[in-house]
Amino acid sequence: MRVLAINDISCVGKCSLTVSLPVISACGITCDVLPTALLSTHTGGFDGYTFLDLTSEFSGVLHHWKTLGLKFDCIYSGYLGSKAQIDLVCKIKEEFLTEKGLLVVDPVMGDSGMLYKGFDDEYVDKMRTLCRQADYILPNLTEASYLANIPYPATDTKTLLFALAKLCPRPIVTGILEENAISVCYLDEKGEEKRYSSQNVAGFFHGAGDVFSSAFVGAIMKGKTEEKAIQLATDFTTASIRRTAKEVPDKRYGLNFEAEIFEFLKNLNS
Ligand code: PXL
Repeated sequence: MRVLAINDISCVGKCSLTVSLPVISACGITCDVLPTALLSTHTGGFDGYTFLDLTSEFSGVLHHWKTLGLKFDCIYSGYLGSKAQIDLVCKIKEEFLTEKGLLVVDPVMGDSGMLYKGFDDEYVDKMRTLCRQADYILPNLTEASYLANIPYPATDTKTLLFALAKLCPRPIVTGILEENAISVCYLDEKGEEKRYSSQNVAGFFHGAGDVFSSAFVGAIMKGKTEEKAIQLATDFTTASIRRTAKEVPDKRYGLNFEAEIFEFLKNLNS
């Protein structure tokens, strides 16, 4: 069982590959990586970060993998530095995903109603083309609103899910704030809206989306149903957030997910 995680390496400020690798590996799954960019830190809240686009390495890497006859049971994409990389992920799916393999797209583009630095409407449109190829998409509410072209915050989540389902039949939207709760919403097999909620912790927690998506990929690849994978990933992310709120003074450095990983694995394997 191999998962290919296509995401950036933010050297400091746990997110992207520095989250996906430990979480997916801990699930007992080989996590191969295709780094999209190398940054000194992630782009959220740090000034003066460095950014090296790695697109030019892709063709050589992919050519080498071809000679090895590699195929992946899951391709999981996250932060893609450019529209060209979105096209490349579509190509990688065609050439390297097994017949029954899954493409999971976390359309990392923004948060709190705004696109991250360097992203624009054209990028959003390009991301829609990748979502059309996916088995699951895991946008947060900001990304979901942009993808569905509904003003943020989309409050009618049923309409939002139906709009997203036109791109990908299995949309899972994270970070929906209710009074004291934060929810994930998705569609069940009958096409009805479902929610999984947990108590909200005030504040913004960098890397929470990556913890959720990586745990979801790990759980799905361990054979859990979509619903169970959502529950496991949510509980893990929420526990990590609660701990981080108490223990980590500067939230830019990401979640203390490491301290919650054993509990997550216990639940995953029970
Ligand atoms: O966690 C999302 C993310 C991933 N990668 C980079 C980011 C961000 C969010 O800010 O900047 C480089």
